[in-house]
Amino acid sequence: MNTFYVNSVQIWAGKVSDSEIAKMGGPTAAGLPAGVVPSSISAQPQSQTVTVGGSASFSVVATGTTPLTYQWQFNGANIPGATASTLTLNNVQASNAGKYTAIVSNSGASVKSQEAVLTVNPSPTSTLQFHPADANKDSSLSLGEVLSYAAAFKKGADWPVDPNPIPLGYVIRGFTLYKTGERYKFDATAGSAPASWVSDAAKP
Ligand SMILES: [Ca+2]
Repeated sequence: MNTFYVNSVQIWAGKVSDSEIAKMGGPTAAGLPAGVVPSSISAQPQSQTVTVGGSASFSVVATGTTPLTYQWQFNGANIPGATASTLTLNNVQASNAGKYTAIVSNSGASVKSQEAVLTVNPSPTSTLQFHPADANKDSSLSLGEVLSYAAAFKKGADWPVDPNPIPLGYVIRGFTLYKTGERYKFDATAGSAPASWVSDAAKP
C-alpha cells in the first residue's frame, strides 16, 4: 500500500489563473487539466422516417474522459429527461417531426452532434378510417353490413375493401361493434386494425 503525504495546501480566494494552474502540474494546450480528453462524437445520430404511432430511436456514440453526460434537443430546445446516449420515441405523432441533436459534455468540452431529422408519415387513414364491412362508410355497422361481410368470409370470397382474404378478427370486430351500438370510430392509439376501430357510444 502506498502512503501519500500532503506537504502543502493552498486555497485561492479568487479565480485560479492559467499560470497558477501551470505551476500545479501542467495544463494541456487547450487549458485543460492534465489527462482530460475532451468529449467528441464518433457516431452521429441518423435521420429516420416513421409512420404515425410508430417508434423512433436516435443514438450518439461519444468518446472522452468520463463521466460523459448527454442532453437531447428537439428543434434546439432541451428535451426534459432525455439524458442517455439513446433517445427513444414511442407512439410518434406528427408533432414529433423535426430536428434532433445531442449535446455530449465532459469536464473538457461540450460538443453538439449533427442534426438528425425525424420525418413522420401519416397513417393511411383512407383505408383505415372505416371498417371494411362498413359499405356506406358512415362510421356505423348495421346488422346487414356485418352479415354480408361474414357471409363473404365464410365463402372465402374477395371483399371490395382490403384486407383479402378477410381475416376472422375483422369479422368478430364487426359483430362486436354492431352489438355495442353500431357507431364506431377509428382510434390509432387503440392498436392496429381491427383493434383500431372502437365503439363510439358518444355519437347518437
Ligand atoms: Ca355503415
